[in-house]
Amino acid sequence: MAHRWKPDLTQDDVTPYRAFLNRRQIVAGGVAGLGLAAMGAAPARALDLEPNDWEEITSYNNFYEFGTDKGDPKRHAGKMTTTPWTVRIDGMVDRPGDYDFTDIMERMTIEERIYRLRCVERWSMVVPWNGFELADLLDMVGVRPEARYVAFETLLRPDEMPGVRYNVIDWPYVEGLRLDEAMHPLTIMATGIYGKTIPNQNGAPMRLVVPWKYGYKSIKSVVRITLTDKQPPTAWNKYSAREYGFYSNVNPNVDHPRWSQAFEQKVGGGLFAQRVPTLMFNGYEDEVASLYAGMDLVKYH
Ligand SMILES: Nc1nc2c(c(=O)[nH]1)N[C@H]1C(S)=C(S)[C@@H](COP(=O)(O)O)O[C@H]1N2
Ligand SMILES: [Mo]
Repeated sequence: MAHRWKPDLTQDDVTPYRAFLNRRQIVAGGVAGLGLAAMGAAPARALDLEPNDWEEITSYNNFYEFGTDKGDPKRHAGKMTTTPWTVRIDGMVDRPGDYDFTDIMERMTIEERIYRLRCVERWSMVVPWNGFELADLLDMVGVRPEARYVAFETLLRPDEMPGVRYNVIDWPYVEGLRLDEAMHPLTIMATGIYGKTIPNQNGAPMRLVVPWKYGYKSIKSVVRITLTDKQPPTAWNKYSAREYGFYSNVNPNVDHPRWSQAFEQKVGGGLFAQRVPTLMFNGYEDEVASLYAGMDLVKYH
C-alpha cells in the first residue's frame, strides 16, 4: 500500500507510548515558545489509549437489531448465524461478486489496532481491535475511477434479530463513507477483539471501525458494500437529519441539538469515572484533518 498507516500501538506498546508522550511534553516544556511554535508543532496530548476490559467491551453495546438496551446485544446476538457469511461487493468495482468471509480472511492482513471509540451518546471506550484495512479489501475488488462513496449494509434477519420488529430505525441498518474516508489507513474492518474472534454483539464476523467518527458510523455485521457516485443514505440520518449528519466526525465544538458534545465519560472506572474533554476528530486530528480542509464542519456535521 502506498501510504500504509504505521500501527504504532499494540497492547504491549501502550505503556512505552505513554512514556514517549511524556518525554515529548518535557521536551516541549524545555523549549517553550521558541522553536516548536514556529515549527507548528502542537503540544503533546496524552491520549487515553488504555484498553477497556473484555467484559466492558462485550457487554455494554449498541446493536439495535437486538434491542435498544445496552445489555440486549449480549443477551440476544448469540442467535445470529455467522457461518457461512457472504459479503456482496458491488456497484462501481471491477470485480463485483459475493465474497465468502473465509476467503476474504485468507487474503487480508490482520493487524491489531487500539482505537478510541466515542459514541454520540457521550460514552467512550478504548478497544484493541484486530482487523484489516478497508482499503485492502477495496483494492482487492478494484474501485472504478467514477466511484466517490462507499455504502454499507448490515444483515437483516428478523427471525434471529428480536429488535427489528420495532421500527426504531428503517432496517436494514445502512451507513456510508466518502471514498477518501473509506481508503484512509485508519479505517478498518474489525474481525477480532483482544486477539479473539469478534463476538456477535460487537458485529461479527466483520464490522466497520472509523475511529474519528461517532460510533454509529461503525456499522456492524456487514453483508453488502457498494461503490457509488452518490452520497448514500445512512440509518441515523434518515431517522433525524438535524441530529445525525452524514459526516458525523467527532467534534467537541458542534453540539448535538439535544446535548453538548464537549465532554465524554469512559465506560468502566465505576465511581471514579471522570468526565473528560472530547477531542477534535476523537484524537485523530493529525491523521484526518486534511480530509476536511476548507469544509464547514458545522454545515457538514
Ligand atoms: N448494524 C448496527 N451497527 C451499529 C449499531 C447498530 O445499532 N446496528 N450501533 C452503532 C453505535 S450507536 C455504536 S456506538 C457502535 C457500538 O459498537 P460496540 O457495541 O462494539 O461498542 O456500533 C454502531 N454500529
Ligand atoms: Mo453510538
